[in-house]
Amino acid sequence: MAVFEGTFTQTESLRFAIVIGRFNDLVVGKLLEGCQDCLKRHGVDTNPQGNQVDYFWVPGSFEIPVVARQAALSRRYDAVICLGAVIRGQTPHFDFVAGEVSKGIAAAAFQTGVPVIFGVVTTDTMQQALERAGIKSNLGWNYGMSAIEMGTLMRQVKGLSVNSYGELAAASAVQVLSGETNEI
Ligand code: INI
Repeated sequence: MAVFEGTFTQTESLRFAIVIGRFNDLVVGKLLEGCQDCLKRHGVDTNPQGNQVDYFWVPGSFEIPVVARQAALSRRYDAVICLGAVIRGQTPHFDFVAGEVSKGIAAAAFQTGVPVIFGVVTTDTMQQALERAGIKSNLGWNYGMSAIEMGTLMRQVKGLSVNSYGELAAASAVQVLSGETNEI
């Protein structure tokens, strides 16, 4: 039998969509910076004019799932990264938005088979959100790592087949990762 896990190398052929909710822009802008920094330092070209990362801006977190799902359906991306910030404040709006975005992102991944990274911070206060977006650490970096890990893992998982002895074979995944083919 075998062990499959994502890698953080050979990222040159990976493609990502980043879906970003503008609401709480101060926080979300920092999450995006952290995420881009992570991708760049792992060899991904994050330039919007390049061919590895596309950016989709939506008004708020509530709108993220519909775009994330459509991006995943396009089959253009190894992973879709969703970035947003839902801050409780004094309003019950928080619960509706936070509930829908988490359910929607999970559904987008499950329905399409494409990893959709849940990069939406949900906090009670702006202070807590800022702490997670760079004051203490920047979770955007972690979301970038998750996307690379899942993207490289899924290439292996999609390449799996069962040979005549009933054994799993990952030959095509190896070919894809080594850049020999884009076919999965
Ligand atoms: N959107 C967020 O991303 N974060 C929030 O904290 C938030 N709050 O609290 O209202 C929020 N609301 C906007 C929502 O996502 C939609 O854009 C809006 O309701 C229009 O559909």
